[in-house]
Amino acid sequence: PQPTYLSDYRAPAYRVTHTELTFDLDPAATRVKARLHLERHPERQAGEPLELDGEQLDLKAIAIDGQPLGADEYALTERGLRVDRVPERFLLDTEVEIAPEDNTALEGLYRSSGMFCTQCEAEGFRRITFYPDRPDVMATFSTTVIGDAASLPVLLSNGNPVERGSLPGERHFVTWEDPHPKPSYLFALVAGDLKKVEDRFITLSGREVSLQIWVEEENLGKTDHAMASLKRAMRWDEETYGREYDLDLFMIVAVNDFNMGAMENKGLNIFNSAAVLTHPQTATDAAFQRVEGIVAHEYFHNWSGNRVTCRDWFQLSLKEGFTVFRDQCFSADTNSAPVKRIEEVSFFRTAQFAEDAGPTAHPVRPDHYIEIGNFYTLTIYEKGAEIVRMLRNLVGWEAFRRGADRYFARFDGQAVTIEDFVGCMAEASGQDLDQFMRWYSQAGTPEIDAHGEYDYANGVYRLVLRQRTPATPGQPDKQALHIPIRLGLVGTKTGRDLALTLDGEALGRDAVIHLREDEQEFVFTDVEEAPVPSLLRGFSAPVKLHYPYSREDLAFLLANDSDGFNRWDAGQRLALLALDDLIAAHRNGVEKVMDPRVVEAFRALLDTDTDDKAVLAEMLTLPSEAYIAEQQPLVDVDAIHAARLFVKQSLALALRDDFLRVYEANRLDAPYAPEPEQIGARSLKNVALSYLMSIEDEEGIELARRQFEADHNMSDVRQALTLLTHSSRGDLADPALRAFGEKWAHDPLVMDQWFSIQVMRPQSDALDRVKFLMDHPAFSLTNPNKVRALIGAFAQNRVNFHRLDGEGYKLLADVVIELNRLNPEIAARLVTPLTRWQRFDEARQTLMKAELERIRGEALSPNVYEVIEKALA
Ligand code: B3K
Ligand code: ZN
Repeated sequence: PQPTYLSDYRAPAYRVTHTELTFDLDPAATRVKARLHLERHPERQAGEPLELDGEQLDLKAIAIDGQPLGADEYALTERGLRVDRVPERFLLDTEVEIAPEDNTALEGLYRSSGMFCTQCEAEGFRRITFYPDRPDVMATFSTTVIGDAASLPVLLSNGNPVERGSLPGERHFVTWEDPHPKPSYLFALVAGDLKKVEDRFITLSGREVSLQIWVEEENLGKTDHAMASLKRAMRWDEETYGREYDLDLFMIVAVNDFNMGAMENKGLNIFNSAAVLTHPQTATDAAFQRVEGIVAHEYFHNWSGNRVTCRDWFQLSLKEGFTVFRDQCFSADTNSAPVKRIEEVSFFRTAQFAEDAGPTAHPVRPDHYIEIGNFYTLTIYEKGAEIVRMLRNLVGWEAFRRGADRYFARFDGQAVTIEDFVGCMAEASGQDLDQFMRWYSQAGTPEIDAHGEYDYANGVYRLVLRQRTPATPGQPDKQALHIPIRLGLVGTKTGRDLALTLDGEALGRDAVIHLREDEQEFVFTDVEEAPVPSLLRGFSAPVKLHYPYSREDLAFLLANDSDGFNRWDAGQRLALLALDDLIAAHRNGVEKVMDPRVVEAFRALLDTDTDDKAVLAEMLTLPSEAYIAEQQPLVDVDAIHAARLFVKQSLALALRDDFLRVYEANRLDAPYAPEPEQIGARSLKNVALSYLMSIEDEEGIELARRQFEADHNMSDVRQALTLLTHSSRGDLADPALRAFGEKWAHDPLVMDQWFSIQVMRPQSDALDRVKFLMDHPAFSLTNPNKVRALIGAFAQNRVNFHRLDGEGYKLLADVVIELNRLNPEIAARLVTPLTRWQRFDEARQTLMKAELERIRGEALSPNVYEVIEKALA
């Protein structure tokens, strides 16, 4: 496979103004007729050949302006279809046959639980018909769907239904028209035996929009939360960005087999059922929040992505980074904002930092790719969102909003670039954002070394910041970035933020300084007392910040910092310092001793009377094994596991009564509601329970048992089941797992949780359980949710996946090899943990590389090929 380069971009030779499609649905042989209204692109020469993309299509007929083409007038090529001589403006008619039932890649038109559905982003439309399948070709669509009336009573596509009727042979049809020009990746079709839940929304300008969620009949009771989230998101986008919905109908469909979370097809969003269905008995608080976020995300794409789309796939973050930022702000507004930020950053620093440090590191705007399907990454999405957040903070919300208005107005109906977006922000704010653009082209996580000194005699605080970005594949040398650093100086006497005066300018008590050079010194004057600096407040830039904090400094910030995010981060840093010692002790076979300062800091936390219980729960949560691993030069999975468990148990032993008290104080009898206050109390209670269970405290065990049996809501049940399953006592794990598995055998989304919980257990039988469960009737290798729940989850089980006999690696490689044939996109994602071999000891490196080599020996899809080649480069 050959790479595609950003620098090779050219406008398409021909554009499509209108697309007419007719689908005659059949599982084995669907016929697709396409009539494309084509014309030469004004920027391109006359007389160029017409080249269309097409994969796995069986061409049955082709005509131009009604004249069938002879065999010598067109050619089927590796890419698709070429016609050498075409007029300036013409109609192209084609008819192809495709086989949805054989489509296990879940790209293009495929079958899922008896229904037909599509996934076209990024390049799936070319598996439906011959087409210029690129985002800068935007056309209006008119789509007729024909299907069996009895088995496919519902026939959906983008836009509005304009005609329907019966056909001979017990068939029927519906014709849909989408008046908004769109690229082919936003096309969608759904046909099946579905039921709908309906609601309505009145837009700001008073138009009525019909809202429909389509599901299988048994899921009719699981759509309330998605519907409520959709309405909140529609209102939020009107109030926050002035963006109104633009069709009379907005549909969401839940599909069981789906590669990603969801897809923003115009007027017809298709969702992985896991990203839309909820019920208090089947979905956790986290799942409720995820659904709200994804529903909003896909809805927001209607403007950031659909009305204004990407010129080419290198600009993917233009729509994804911006839309993630929009959904993050929406969720922060509807939930507890500080805890939202803590969750985002804690995930980001674990997963995106690891990606940025690994062999598949790439800039937020890559300059080449082999398979674009491999670039739906944490870097494009989450780092892209962090860049947009920095922009918002740099120019301020008002200028940012003006810039966004300008962007939507100027580029409506167009396919544009990241420069177009940032350009609007520069114009609206009058700021120079040239250096800032490097964030888009430079891969890798910048590291900042900070050093501060207080001059008592003169009341001066000097802060020196040095930045460097490590080399990443293909980018050995990096340039200095423009890094906004929000900070405060916390007075050690008063515990209050001190007034900041920089170069004679008063900046208030919480300010942003701009690091633009490799090294810069900031001199604060009139600093009344010795401070501890609180740096990078709110995670104001996606960087690693090193400052030689003492444990006393960190305990002080944990108690006093006015920035909630940095208070949490101080606690994490403090725990990490203690963990470092314990990891070393474990490796050296020395007795482990708990740092009393951590115990005291936690005791103080447990004594605080806060109304943000969700934040307190986060503060009481130790850094994950994965995050601890990120901080180590070389990952020692066993030492990390042992050290973390030791800290947890030491805290539980020392603070047992406090944890019990917190547990009791946060029990809820009220009916379940996914609301911030309840969610906060539940998280706090369940964190307390996890400490008690870490020492297998008798009272704790009893509480977990009762919580499991009370069956009040899935958050509580899942936490109890997890703790019972992860305990060392088989008499606790097995009965609970059995009861749960029998009760929920009929519900695939709950069975996914049941799979994950068992294969995440730290006991050494986890691998055997994976093998055993792969034969379970509820498991299927062709369902991505199942693969993620069982195999993906096991690969996060650090001690067991990284077993020294290499059996964990071997199992993953076996599955990747099988999925490479069935579903390359999922295979390429699943292999990720093996590609991080550089981080481990030599024995594990050898084992991991051997599995990568074994995969390389197969006939590989472009997806897996690209990842493996990078991993072994
Ligand atoms: N835009 C889709 C991504 C689908 C990509 C599949 N290869 C989901 C989203 O970001 O909203
Ligand atoms: Zn998106």
